[in-house]
Amino acid sequence: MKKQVVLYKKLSSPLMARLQEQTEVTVIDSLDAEGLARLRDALPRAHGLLGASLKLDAGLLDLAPNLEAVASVSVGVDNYDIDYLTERRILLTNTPDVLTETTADTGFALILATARRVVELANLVRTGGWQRNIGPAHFGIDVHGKTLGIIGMGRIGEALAQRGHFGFGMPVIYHSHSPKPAVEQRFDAQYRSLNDLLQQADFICLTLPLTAQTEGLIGTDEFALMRPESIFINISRGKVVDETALIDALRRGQIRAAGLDVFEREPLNPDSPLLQLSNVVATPHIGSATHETREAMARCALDNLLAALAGERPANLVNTGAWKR
Ligand code: 8YV
Repeated sequence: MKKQVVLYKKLSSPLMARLQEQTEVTVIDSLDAEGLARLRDALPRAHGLLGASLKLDAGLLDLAPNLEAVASVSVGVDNYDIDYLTERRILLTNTPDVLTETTADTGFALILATARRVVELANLVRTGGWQRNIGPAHFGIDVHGKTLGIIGMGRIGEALAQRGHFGFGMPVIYHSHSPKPAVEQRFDAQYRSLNDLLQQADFICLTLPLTAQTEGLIGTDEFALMRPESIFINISRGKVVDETALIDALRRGQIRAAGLDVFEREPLNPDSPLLQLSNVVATPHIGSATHETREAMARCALDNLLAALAGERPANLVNTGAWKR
C-alpha cells in the first residue's frame, strides 16, 4: 500500500514523477481559502507533507493522525511547531546548503543595489529623468573596503563574509551566539557584541533564523546605535525586526538606507510606508529564488520525504529528538 502524500508546492515534472511513482499524491495547487479547505480534507489520510510558506500549527496537524514526516522546501523552519512535531514523532526536514550561495548572492545584490541606489537611478533613466551628467545629488556610496557587519554566522552568514572579504576587500565583523574561530581564520573576521557591531559596521546584514529569541531583536534602541551612513540589510525573516522602528529610523535619518527581502507580513502591503521611501530597496522574498536553486531545494525535500516514509533517517532532519528508531 503506497503512502499518502499531500503536496502544497509545485514540483517539476521529473520530481513529480518520482513522487507519484512511490506514493499516492494529493496536489494542493494554491493556498487560498479553497486550497486550504482541500488541504484540510486531505490531512486525515496523509502520511507525508511536502511544501513551504504555510504555517503548520497544531490546529492543522491535529487533523493528520497518520502523519510521519513534513518535508519543508526551505531552510527556515519558523512555520513549524517543532515541539509539537517532536512530541508526535513526526519528522521535520528542511533544505540547508543547497540555497546558501544563492541567498548570499541576494544579500550582496541588496548591498550593492542599496549603496549605489540602483533601483532609484534605473527608474530615473526609465522615466526620462536623465537629462544631464549625474551629480552629487545622485551619488551613492562605495561598498569595497567598507566594514561588513553580519548578525548570525551560519551557512549564509559565512557565504556573505566570503563575498565581502575576497570579493570586495571588506573588513568583516560578526555577532553570533558563540564565536566562530574557523570563520575568523578564513575571512579575517572579528567577533563583536551586538551593540558594538551596530555602532561599527557600514553594512549591517541580518542572517539569523526567526526564533522566540530573535523575534524583534532589532528595534528602536538598536537602530539608535547605528551610524547615519550605515545601511541595513535583511535577508533573514521580517519578524526579527520591529518594522515600525525601522520605518522611523529611515525617516529620521538614523540610517542611510535599507535593503529588505523579508517583511513582518508577506506579501508586503503596497501601502507600506517602506515603499514611500526612496532609500529602501524592497524585493519579494527572493533569497533562494533562482530556477537552479529552487529545483535543488525541491529535490532535497523530496529525498528527505521519501527517506522518512521508507523508515530511513532523512539527511536533513531538523527535530532529531523525533528520531527514536
Ligand atoms: C524560500 C526561505 O523563499 O529557505 C527559506 O527559509 O525563506 C526561502 O528559501 C521560502 O522558504 C519558500 O520556499
